[in-house]
Amino acid sequence: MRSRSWLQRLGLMLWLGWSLLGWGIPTAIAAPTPLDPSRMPLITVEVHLGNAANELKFFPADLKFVAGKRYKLVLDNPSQEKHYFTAKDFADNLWSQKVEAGDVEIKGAIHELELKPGAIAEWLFVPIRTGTYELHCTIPGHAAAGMVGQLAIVNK
Ligand SMILES: [Cu+2]
Repeated sequence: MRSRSWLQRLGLMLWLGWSLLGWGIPTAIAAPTPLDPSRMPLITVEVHLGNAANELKFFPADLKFVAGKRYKLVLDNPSQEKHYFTAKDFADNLWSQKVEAGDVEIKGAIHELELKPGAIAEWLFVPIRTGTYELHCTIPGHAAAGMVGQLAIVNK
């Protein structure tokens, strides 16, 4: 009896794999790649724009993010007036996945968010380039009164 060629053996193995073990090329192609940043674990950070006593501050005002990690920055406004979270240089040095607010999801680059009293927004991003970037509220008088902060992107 003639032994099977390696090609026949391979063919039989693949046939057995596909038919009995449930292998499939489509499954292999659809498998998530570890490099997809939108699938990385999320680190949640909260920042309040003002407070119930209407102090003109960010709470906290100084934040540190590690480059390459994925963050969910939860912004809320517990005060009675509207505020801005304006961080243009910070935004230029990260990859912005999306902002979610209410029933709306905004994808792509974001530099500034306005939050009306009681509003909440979630910003998902991955910091890229290290540095210390300034944060302020653009409502006239608020930055001068202390509504400023620092957003640092660090290596570790
Ligand atoms: Cu403000």
